[in-house]
Amino acid sequence: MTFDTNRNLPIVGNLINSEFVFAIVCSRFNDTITKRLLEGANDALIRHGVSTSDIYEIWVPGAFEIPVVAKTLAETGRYNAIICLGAIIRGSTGHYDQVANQCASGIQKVQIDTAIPTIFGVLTTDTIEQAIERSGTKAGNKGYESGLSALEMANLMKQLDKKDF
Ligand code: INI
Repeated sequence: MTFDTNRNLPIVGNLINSEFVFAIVCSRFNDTITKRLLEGANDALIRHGVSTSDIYEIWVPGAFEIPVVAKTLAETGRYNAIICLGAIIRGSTGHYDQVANQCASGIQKVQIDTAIPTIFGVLTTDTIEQAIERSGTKAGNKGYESGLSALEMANLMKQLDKKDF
């Protein structure tokens, strides 16, 4: 076993591209919002040096369908991180809770089962106004944040891969 002199240093993923490949799974439901999230995610990756040819974009009907596609992509082993984008907006029925819970737990299961970072860039809001605020207006862009999280996690996993724990 090698002795690691840096053992006590914190291990942090930086925001530097390193020939990483990303997939973005984007939901068509509420696409006025999700298109803005997608723009944000692409903007974050491209401005940090990721080539457009290394970003794969896949559309699904709604947020409920995101986990199965994310899992299929993760299992190929071709992607350093998968970014999941959607907008679940509360209506007058219990549908919202079902879709939001299944989507969130499905995405978490994908990343735990596959060890491929699978980023939760899905808005869950009570109103359309709250979704607009979080997709490029006064509360930022959750898609952009998701792009940064994907890059950080890709870097972190690469470091963990090299470490002798
Ligand atoms: N899908 C969403 O992405 N957002 C929503 O707000 C939403 N609501 O409210 O119904 C929604 N429903 C569709 C769902 O994701 C599935 O596509 C559908 O149930 C078919 O499986």
